Amino acid sequence: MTEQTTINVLACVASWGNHGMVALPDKHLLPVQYQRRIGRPLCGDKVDIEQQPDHQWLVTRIHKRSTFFARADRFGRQQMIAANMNQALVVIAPEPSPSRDLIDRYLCANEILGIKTILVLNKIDLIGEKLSQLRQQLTAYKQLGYQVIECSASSGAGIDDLQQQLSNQTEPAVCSLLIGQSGVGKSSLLNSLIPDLAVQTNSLSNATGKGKHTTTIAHMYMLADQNSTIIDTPGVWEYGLWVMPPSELAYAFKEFREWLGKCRFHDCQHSGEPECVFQQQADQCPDFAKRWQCYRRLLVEQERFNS
Ligand SMILES: Nc1nc2c(ncn2[C@@H]2O[C@H](COP(=O)(O)OP(=O)(O)OP(=O)(O)O)[C@@H](O)[C@H]2O)c(=O)[nH]1
Ligand SMILES: [Mg+2]
Ligand SMILES: [Zn+2]
Repeated sequence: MTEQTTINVLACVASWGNHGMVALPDKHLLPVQYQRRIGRPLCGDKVDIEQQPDHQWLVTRIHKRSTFFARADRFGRQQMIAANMNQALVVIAPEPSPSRDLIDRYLCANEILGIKTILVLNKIDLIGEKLSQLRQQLTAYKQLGYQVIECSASSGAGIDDLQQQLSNQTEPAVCSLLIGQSGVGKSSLLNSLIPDLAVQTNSLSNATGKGKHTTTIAHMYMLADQNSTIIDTPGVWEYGLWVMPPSELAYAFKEFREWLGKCRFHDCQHSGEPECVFQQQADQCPDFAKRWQCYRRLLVEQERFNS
């Protein structure tokens, strides 16, 4: 009988179909196979692997996830994208410009999943009206306590600031997740952060001004210092939140929390009920009103999934 060696790997760096690639503790990469019984690891998963008699390496255990990032599939079910990140960098840019809803949706998801969010405004070299508007919008998010970093993968401006957020000077190592619309420059930022990497990037479509879905699977990369890692993900055109109870959705908006339970009806969903405190808040504060509108649009979307 062959003696089997189990290796506890650093992380799964990419995962597709029934196989993937893992990084060993010495950072070397190794192709691995999955077995149906164990399931398919996510990018970022810690796994155990064992060498088979045919010399292939098989994933034999997926360790418990500390966090995961997800989106809705087309039925409104939660679909996990990557695991074990400490923070998510939501990348936005003047081209393609985000809707307010998109930013709010990402922030909601991360609040619910317990992932710290940093808003990264890329392409600040594209000076113009759109950039000014975005900066204006972002002041509201800064007031809510979200950190905003401005940078340009093209000019290199702000890349040092970004780099500083990606690694701890002390243990434990940080894992960051890049998310955002297709074409905002996630992979370009990665190329700026890790010289010699040469991840594929692509121009925006001339016809639509949107990105071309250049990155197709989540992929983890090692940063040069401190064992920290970063996961690049495929960009989206729209980001959908999975179906959740209305109370959970309301809690995902940070500034709503202090008002929860204070409406006339204890089961108030804050969507036009009498004596809802959200109405008073919205009348007094335009930024609250905008986020409340987004919440109400999300409620309607959730009901559509449920019906
Ligand atoms: N002007 C300018 N263009 C940039 C900047 N960063 C990226 N781009 C350009 O934006 C386009 C899209 O960049 P990508 O890095 O492929 O975008 P992505 O977010 O990875 O896109 P997906 O993989 O489809 O999600 C490319 O043409 C880049 O050269 C920037 O800071 N300034
Ligand atoms: Mg990309
Ligand atoms: Zn209410």
